[in-house]
Amino acid sequence: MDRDQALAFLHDMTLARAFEERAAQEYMQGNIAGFLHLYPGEEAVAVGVLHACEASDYIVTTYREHVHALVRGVPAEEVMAELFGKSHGCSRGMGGSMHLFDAERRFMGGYAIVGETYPVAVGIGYGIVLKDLPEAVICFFGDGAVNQGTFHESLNMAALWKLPVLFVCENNQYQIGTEIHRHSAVPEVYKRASAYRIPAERVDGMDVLKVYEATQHALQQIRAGTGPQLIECVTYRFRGHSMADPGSYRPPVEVKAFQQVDPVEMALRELSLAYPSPEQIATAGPDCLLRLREYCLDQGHLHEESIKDLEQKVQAEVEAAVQFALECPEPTMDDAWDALLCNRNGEVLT
Ligand SMILES: Cc1ncc(C[n+]2csc(CCOP(=O)(O)OP(=O)(O)O)c2C)c(N)n1
Ligand SMILES: [Mg+2]
Repeated sequence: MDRDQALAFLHDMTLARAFEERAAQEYMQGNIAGFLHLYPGEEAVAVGVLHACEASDYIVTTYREHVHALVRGVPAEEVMAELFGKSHGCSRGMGGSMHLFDAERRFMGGYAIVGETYPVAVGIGYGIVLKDLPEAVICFFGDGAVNQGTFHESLNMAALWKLPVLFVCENNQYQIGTEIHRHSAVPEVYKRASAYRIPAERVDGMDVLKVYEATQHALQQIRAGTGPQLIECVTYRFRGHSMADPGSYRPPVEVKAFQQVDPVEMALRELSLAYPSPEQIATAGPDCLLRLREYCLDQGHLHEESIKDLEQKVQAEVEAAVQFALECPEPTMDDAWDALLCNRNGEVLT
């Protein structure tokens, strides 16, 4: 991982955390209605996977998808405006938190139905094969979605037709309040892929670099025409299932344990070790590397100024997104009719 890449990961993960925490506040203020499923704790998955993709790949994801949209390049203003249900949102304010969409960036949604992403991804994958293009589809799903019939139907077809689909399980170990070992006879999701002879790997989903490398490897195989792959990223959400859920079914010690391996903190620590500031080097003294490492580990952060700069930049971006969303108009009934008629005529809204 070179410095530019590390900083890009760190930027996206910091933005993701700040965006989601701000969305929670806006929900409490009544500016966001309906369901709101947040992503803190899971950032390394979306960032690691999506940084390994090409712009020509398609993304299909669940209702916990604000961060995926941001990493894919949908402007924070448009994502926040969509959460607010405003007309300049990426789905014109008619989708809301669970239905973000951006055809230009091949971000094919945001789906609220558990297990809905697989058949959509398989359909897109089939289209790619028919056109013989070097593209792939990334299909995200939760651990709670692997007992849906669509999982098995879709994996079967994807394997049979050698479709270019990367199935990515975001295993945060809970389906709302039910732990994976209570809802799944086979809690190791990656093992299920072997039923369809799909190569699969389990990775530490709290480590952005490991997720990135596993995705790169899987996509190389897919682009070589060998058919689908599956990656299970073991991760953890710090908040409840949605804003309506205080998450009190989880032992506090479990939440604390995962917060100690917070992916954002880990990314900061890695950068701090690899790229120390001149001040850090100076204070480390002649004993150099070992002392410096100890120092950086104790502090657990990059040099102060660059962290502050990054945080300020990201906060300003989120603040601008909220202001944009507040000032945006609501969609009108005419907008809804346009969308409906356009779909009936098979046109695409631009
Ligand atoms: C077909 C269907 N059944 C039930 C629900 C209600 N529901 C919404 S989210 C969810 C839990 C899904 O858990 P998981 O797939 O692990 O994703 P996570 O929320 O943990 O990211 C359920 C059961 C739904 N949306 N769709
Ligand atoms: Mg889950």
